[in-house]
Amino acid sequence: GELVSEEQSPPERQTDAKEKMKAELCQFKPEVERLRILLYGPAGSGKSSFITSVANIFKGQPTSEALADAVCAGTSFTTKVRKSCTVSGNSEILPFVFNDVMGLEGEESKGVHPDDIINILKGHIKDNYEFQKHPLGDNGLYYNRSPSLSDKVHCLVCVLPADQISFIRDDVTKKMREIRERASIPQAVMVTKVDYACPVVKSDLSKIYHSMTIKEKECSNKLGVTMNYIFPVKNYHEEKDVVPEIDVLILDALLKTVHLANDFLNKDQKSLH
Ligand SMILES: Nc1nc2c(ncn2[C@@H]2O[C@H](COP(=O)(O)OP(=O)(O)OP(=O)(O)O)[C@@H](O)[C@H]2O)c(=O)[nH]1
Ligand SMILES: [Mg+2]
Repeated sequence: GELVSEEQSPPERQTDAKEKMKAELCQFKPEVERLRILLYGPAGSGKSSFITSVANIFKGQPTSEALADAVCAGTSFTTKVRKSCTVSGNSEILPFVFNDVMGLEGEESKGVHPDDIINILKGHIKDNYEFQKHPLGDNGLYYNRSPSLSDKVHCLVCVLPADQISFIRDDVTKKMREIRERASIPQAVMVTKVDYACPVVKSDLSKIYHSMTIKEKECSNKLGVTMNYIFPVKNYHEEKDVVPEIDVLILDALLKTVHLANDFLNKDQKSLH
């Protein structure tokens, strides 16, 4: 990664960085009302947990229950539907929205079909659509014939668990490659569960960027991803309290993803006019 830091930052520095990134995200004004980010990847890789973690970060103080009205899924396994999850900050809805889907292998090695993912990217599949054995055709209740710019996905994010990258099933790897190749929008990778991958990182999250160079190689072998957009994260999982180091990793990844999505829209819009 670009952020090679092996020193442990003092807690105040983490908290400062966190508040700065939170503020930047809250104030960000994208080309569309909300940038749409689709998370896909193997089952159990931490897609829903990532969304929940982001919502946790913006929930603010414990007094404000209504602040985060937006977590669409808990940490339980996502069922076969496509869902939009908006995240709220202190007073406003944040300028991004996630699409959450079930894992690629799903039940009995069926899972989400790459055609369905591509249709979601183009804005053709509505919320709460339940994935079937066969991909959705171009009609029916859940097919959006004329998607607006905000129905479309602006950044595609592959979520891979650090401890499992080498063990991803071939059928899932094949699907991931197909999706990557067919998508014509910016793409990033979140490498989750970094705490499982390495005991040093588990005890000190600031060591992550060092350990990540190895993981990045594994990722790019699997997917053919450019190194700039692979982000290591640790999701909230059993922590009861706020952990600034977790927040900083997630916010850094999110901020870069949001910029990536918006830069693409900027260029896309300009070429249309
Ligand atoms: N230790 C650790 N556990 C995690 C992390 N992220 C997710 N988990 C755990 O991994 C399990 C699966 O996480 P989910 O968020 O449900 O994964 P998913 O990708 O949404 O799974 P599907 O919806 O089934 O495709 C849960 O038990 C999470 O608590 C992480 O960064 N570290
Ligand atoms: Mg899920």
